[in-house]
Amino acid sequence: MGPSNSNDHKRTAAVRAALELEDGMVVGLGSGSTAAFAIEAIAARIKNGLRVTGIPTSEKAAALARQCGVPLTDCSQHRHIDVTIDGADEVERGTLNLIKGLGGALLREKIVAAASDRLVVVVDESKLVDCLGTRTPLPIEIVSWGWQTVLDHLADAGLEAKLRYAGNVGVPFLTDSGNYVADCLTERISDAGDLERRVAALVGVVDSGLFLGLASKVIVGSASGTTVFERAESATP
Ligand code: A5P
Repeated sequence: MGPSNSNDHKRTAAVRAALELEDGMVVGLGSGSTAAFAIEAIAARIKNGLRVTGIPTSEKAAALARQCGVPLTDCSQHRHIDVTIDGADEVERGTLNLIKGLGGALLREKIVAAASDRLVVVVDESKLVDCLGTRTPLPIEIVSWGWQTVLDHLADAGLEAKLRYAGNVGVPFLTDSGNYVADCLTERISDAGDLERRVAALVGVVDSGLFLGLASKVIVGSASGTTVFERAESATP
């Protein structure tokens, strides 16, 4: 599948997700290329009369929303978010657990997702996996000070961690919150809950790209349209 097909499928999922919004909602605006299509689809609905306010999960999402005319607010004004539409790097079939953060916005994305009644995830088919950890590295946001020792702690926890750099200039990638990102190679993650707890306990770790039990719905765009997966209420992370 070429990049243009992939973009078409991402857009298909995003447009479908934007239909979930209703007047008066506070909406979390995700980050990444698929979430950007969702912001554009929300803007199109606003032009047709929908009244919603967005909380962006990154400076890039905020800039796009402003450019498209989506009114913005923030967590200080709205502790409660009705629905967030965001992308993902991996979606585990069955559990709908996610890996996120290849775009570097995982911390704000998780704060917004955790404050949301519903997290609607939009992806193309390439993101679906049978087990987390099989398609992408696991991004982990870490503090910048003493990052080398944090990478050692991650290695002790069995994760082969590499600091993320910004382009080819030898400068560490900086998140919107001023942190670094360690991209960790993992085996298949058979017990994501255990890994999440072990990683969260390490000094210097801010948060991981494991989003467990957060997605309520996943909309997958493909050549044949969209497929919607809903998380069973009883599903555990
Ligand atoms: C951003 O930090 C990520 O979590 C994105 O949601 C994720 O990387 C998906 O991005 P694409 O939609 O561009 O693949």
